[in-house]
Amino acid sequence: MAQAAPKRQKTANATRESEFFPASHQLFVCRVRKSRQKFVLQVTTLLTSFSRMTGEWGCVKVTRPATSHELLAKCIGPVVYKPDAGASETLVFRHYNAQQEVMGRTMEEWLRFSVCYWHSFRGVELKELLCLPSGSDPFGGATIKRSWDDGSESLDNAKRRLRAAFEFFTKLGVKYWTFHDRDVAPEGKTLAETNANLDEVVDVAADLMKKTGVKLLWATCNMFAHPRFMHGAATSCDSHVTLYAAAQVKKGLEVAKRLGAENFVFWGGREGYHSLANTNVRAELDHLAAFYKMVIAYKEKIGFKGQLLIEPKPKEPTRHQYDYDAQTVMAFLHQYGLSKHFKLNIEPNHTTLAGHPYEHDVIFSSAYDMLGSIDANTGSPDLGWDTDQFPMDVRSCTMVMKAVLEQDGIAPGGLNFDAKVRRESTALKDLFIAHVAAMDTFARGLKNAAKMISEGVVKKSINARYVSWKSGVGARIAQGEATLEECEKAVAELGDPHPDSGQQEHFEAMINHYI
Ligand code: XUL
Ligand code: CO
Repeated sequence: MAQAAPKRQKTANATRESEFFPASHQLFVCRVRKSRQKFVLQVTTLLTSFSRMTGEWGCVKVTRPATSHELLAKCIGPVVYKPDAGASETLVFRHYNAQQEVMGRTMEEWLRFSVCYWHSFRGVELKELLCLPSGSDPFGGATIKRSWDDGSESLDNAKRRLRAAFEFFTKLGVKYWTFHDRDVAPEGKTLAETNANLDEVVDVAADLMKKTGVKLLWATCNMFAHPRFMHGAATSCDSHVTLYAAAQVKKGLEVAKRLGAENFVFWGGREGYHSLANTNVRAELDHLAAFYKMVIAYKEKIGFKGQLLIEPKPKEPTRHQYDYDAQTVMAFLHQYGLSKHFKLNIEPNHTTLAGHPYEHDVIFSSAYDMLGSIDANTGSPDLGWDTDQFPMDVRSCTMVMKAVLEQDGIAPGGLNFDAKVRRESTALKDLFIAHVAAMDTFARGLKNAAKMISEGVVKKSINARYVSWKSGVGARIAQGEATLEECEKAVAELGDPHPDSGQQEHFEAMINHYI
């Protein structure tokens, strides 16, 4: 059922909007406060002239000081479902219809979309401590400016940024968000000061979450950006660093509990090595396991109910990351007796970096009931690094959603857009379009996968390939009952095997039928 398109809000509250103005535009803010009428006139004139200058992009393609939060409020209303939209209408959902039922659940329930704070409201991967949503890369500075962000590490800026983010989540219709502790609040001079900063911003977050109904899919601790973590956090050669990391995670779990986080993620960006010449790998992995045991103990002590997740990645920033891929992480958890406390947060861009096909880690973790959540993004596999692009490939998203449907959902995890708009996509509208298009791609993937599963043709054909395991000695091997002698005897009776065609092209063509 198509949702009725909500009417655009005509005017937002000028006083509230003024909170989003950067310090450098205080003059403008004062004028707003003094004269609401004049303000409305100014904005209207600006919108008209920018619309004229830039056509359909007019609402957001503006430069300072005209650009401001009110453009977010006024120009981009709640994104609506419009299945018959034309090719250039990229700010509407053509496939994602939140309340539409697919295989017994609503799209919203299956997909559990989440916006990540660090890419969309901070900077590029927190590679620096101070990072704006800037588009900076190792070869050049900021290309992207957001009007609500004055570039400072002040608490005021942190709170203003958070309010803008919640407005974004709401307009997009996304019910979850994710953040690192250091995304939302600035570091202080001591851990105590940092924690106090975090508490102050978390108060605002709690309030915004309550008002908007947007929930926390997961929180995580940034234990990779600060220079103290250069050798790692839990796997640092310096135990002082590890105990600092432990103290940071203690606070992170408390904050997660307070905000009702449904999961808590560990991405060990610097838990790895650059050189085997100076590294005791066994000691570092033992320390990592010991660290997780402290986490489990504290989680249980405070009664945090969220699911713990580990996010594999093979490299970057370290040359080799210990959580290389899904199978490596599952083996690590098994080795140290931690399997029942964790699941995996799979990011397909990391999967392809590990040299696997896009859906490989999703399928492997799901096969062992260890798929907990997904950082829904994509890379450019022709490159050797993590580009964190928005997922736009229908085939890839179909295969991921097939795995999600087959394991009966991803909750309490979700599809978190750990993705950033390109450095060249500088307009605020691009941030909306990126999310809308990615949501639509996953919605298409969901519908495709549901059709594939309900028709059952692919599954039937896969099962047919394994039919010899259902009876005879094959079944006895599968059940762990057969012996080598028995197999030898069976070969004497059956003769040489003559396996059937794998029919790869037939399977690929069948899958294409659903894309
Ligand atoms: C890094 C990455 C992180 C984690 C959270 O490549 O994916 O943003 O998702 O720390
Ligand atoms: Co990620």
